[in-house]
Amino acid sequence: MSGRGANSRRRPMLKVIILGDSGVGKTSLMNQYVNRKFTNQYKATIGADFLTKDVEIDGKNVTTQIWDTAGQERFQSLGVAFYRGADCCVLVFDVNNSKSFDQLDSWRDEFLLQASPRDPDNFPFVVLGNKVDLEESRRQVSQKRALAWCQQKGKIPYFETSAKEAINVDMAFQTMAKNALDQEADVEL
Ligand code: G3D
Ligand code: MG
Repeated sequence: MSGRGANSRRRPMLKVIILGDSGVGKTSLMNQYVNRKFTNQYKATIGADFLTKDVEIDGKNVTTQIWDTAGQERFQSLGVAFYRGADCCVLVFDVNNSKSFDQLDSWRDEFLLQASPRDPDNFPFVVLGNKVDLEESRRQVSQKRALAWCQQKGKIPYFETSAKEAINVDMAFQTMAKNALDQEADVEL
């Protein structure tokens, strides 16, 4: 189709966007996944629209391009470029903040509205319940409740994560990339 010859065979690129209320740990999760770091300093310096990380999934080399917000999520005004062409959407809430969990519905709706994916019912979402490193007594959203939501929305994978302690972060992003890749394969056939 492109006529650029065999050398132009690019490694597949997956565009991943991270959504969720301000403060739930989106930037920290991305930083942990891409740079294996948990720092506060990082937040102030991220001016880029996205970060990339090369990964291997099922023996295939894939570039994941992770789009994080720069704080505009407070106004739910992320712009078209942010959503355009997304292959996967990571919805994040804080397990210690039930309001951030209640907002998942509206983040999902907003995504489906703005990105208008071809097959909304089978679009690869992943849900992350973050900050599980904090004291159990602070928890406001049980695993059971989160799983029920994910099930109801169409078998969305759910992971309990900590960007701070690097719990489940790699696992979550690997699963997400794999599901997005499987979805791509379906479309190309
Ligand atoms: P956001 O990008 O969704 O707005 P940030 O969220 O990544 O900026 O994180 C918001 C605050 O939560 C930051 O603290 C950050 O350090 C903290 N945080 C993020 N992930 C975790 C986690 O897994 N565990 C714990 N304990 N804290 C986390 P500050 O104090 O800078 O506001
Ligand atoms: Mg952020």
